[in-house]
Amino acid sequence: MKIEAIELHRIGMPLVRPFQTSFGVQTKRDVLLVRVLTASGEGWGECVAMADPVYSSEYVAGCEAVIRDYFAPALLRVDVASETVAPTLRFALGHRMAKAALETAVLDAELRAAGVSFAQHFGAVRDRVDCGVSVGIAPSIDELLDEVDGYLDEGYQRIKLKIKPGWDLEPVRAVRELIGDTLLQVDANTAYSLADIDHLQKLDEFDLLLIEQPFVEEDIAAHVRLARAIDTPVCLDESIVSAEVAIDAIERHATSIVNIKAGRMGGYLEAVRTHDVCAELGVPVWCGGMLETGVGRAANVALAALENFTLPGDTSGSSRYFAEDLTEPFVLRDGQLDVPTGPGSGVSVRSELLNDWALRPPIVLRAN
Ligand code: OSB
Ligand code: MG
Repeated sequence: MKIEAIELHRIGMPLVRPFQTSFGVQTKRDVLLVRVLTASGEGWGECVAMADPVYSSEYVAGCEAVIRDYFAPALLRVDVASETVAPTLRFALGHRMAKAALETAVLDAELRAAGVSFAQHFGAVRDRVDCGVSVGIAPSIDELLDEVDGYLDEGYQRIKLKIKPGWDLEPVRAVRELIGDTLLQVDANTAYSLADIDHLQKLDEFDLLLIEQPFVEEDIAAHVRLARAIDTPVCLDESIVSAEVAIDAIERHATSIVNIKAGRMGGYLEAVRTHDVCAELGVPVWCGGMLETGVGRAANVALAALENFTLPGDTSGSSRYFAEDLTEPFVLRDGQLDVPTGPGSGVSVRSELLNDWALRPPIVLRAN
């Protein structure tokens, strides 16, 4: 397949409520969307990088620059297929979220032309997925409980609380009391250090599904030490940048459950491989999220329909994030989302919104 043009769209979308984590507060998404144009049609990919390099080293303006200066020229020079995008871009280190957006757009174009859905292509085994919700650090315990209560009313099957030093045992205790035996887990986004192991051990009394990424991404050894010290399963997010790293972390007993995010690992093909190796090693996985629009959500929901995604994902309905989504909205029904069935991602970008929400005119890159 020859790519005729790569368009880079940048849009601003306010979040329905501020989302606070240990790495800061977000009130809006600054989204980079990649559109590839080919003779057989178009394809879309969403870049999940945040506006600032605070979750990982990538950030949206950096992704835009590396695509413009390195990745688009390389892809526009050759014939591509979804499986050749990663090898073609391997000359540049890292920048996995930027690479993932491009690979997803190529895959979407390919599958739309072939009439095959992401779910079919990935090997999905279900047509609906169980949904959880990720709840930010709140201004007070009362406000946290109000927010969690609202999500329970909407039918979410699992609550994930963002924690950090100073906001952990108390909110977790209060939420556990409120929600009874509903599934509960916590995410620290690297906010703790080895000195906190005794403190984190106190989370054991709350019967959590898991604790996600307490320590910095490079420090697998620290997670091994924590996993030995507590009963709550340790789950890595930021650390897992490839299937190989997942195998290593599992074999070292640093993680007994894995959060899969395609953007973090360079694309859905690597995400499916990671799902497969985790299944072989008997380790369950769940689908993480990066506050995606409908474009990224569609692909995540398809991924979450694979067999070894046995825990509810951070695949929430569109209304948890945005007053209006960029695509047809994802609506929760009985705590689940339908897996899209149309060709490619199965959703369409509402082009009038792309225009209304644009932060700058689209950048159009062509072979020269
Ligand atoms: O660590 O899982 C995370 C959002 C942005 C960056 C990192 C994370 C998150 C979330 C929200 O927890 C998940 C979602 O609902 O998309
Ligand atoms: Mg996380």
